[in-house]
Amino acid sequence: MKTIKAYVFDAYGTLFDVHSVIKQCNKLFPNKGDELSQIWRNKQLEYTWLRSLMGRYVNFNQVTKDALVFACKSLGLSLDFSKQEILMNEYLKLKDYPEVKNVLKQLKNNTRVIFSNGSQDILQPLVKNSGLDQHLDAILSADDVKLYKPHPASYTHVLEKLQLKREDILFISSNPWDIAGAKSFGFHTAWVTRGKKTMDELNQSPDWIIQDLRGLLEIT
Ligand code: LAC
Repeated sequence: MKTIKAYVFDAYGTLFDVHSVIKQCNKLFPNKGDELSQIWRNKQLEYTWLRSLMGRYVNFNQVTKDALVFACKSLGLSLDFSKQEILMNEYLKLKDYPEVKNVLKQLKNNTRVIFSNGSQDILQPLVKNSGLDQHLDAILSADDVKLYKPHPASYTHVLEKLQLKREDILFISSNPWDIAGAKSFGFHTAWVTRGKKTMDELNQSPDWIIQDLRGLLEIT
């Protein structure tokens, strides 16, 4: 890993648990939290891909709101403005996974950045609220290029911002499609499985497969 000049982390699902919204979802819609959170996340990702393909970009805050509206409608849940605000606010305080802070601290002699589809209006408060801002050198967003990952133009933005080459980057994500996009682009890739997912069939295999971020410390 001596050739790696920067560790570039996906945010949602990799550093932060998107399903930490379940508690609040259950408060507002008893016993519907798990299902609501799953549909909400899946639709959020789907809308990023569709909007890139359609050439109809809106930022991740809006996509997340639209996905929440869809998820509630699909479950027959009535989402008034105040419930929508309560749940959208949860996205500003998602839980970071237990090992994240400590691993980022141990990587302090390296460049450590986030590269996320998240827009800065929701990423900045999330990273600050978690305290991870103390252990990161930059927060980069696909919103700057108005094209979501896994579009190559989004990963190109990382190279331009960091003034590095593809082979200098180790990209870390729990999202198989994101790993496939980053690998296809030419980054080194570490897929953080967090014990649950199957790699997508996109003809792109991760360079490393780790259970959680502690696995990064074993990569030499
Ligand atoms: C991110 C979402 C897509 O880019 O996981 O952080």
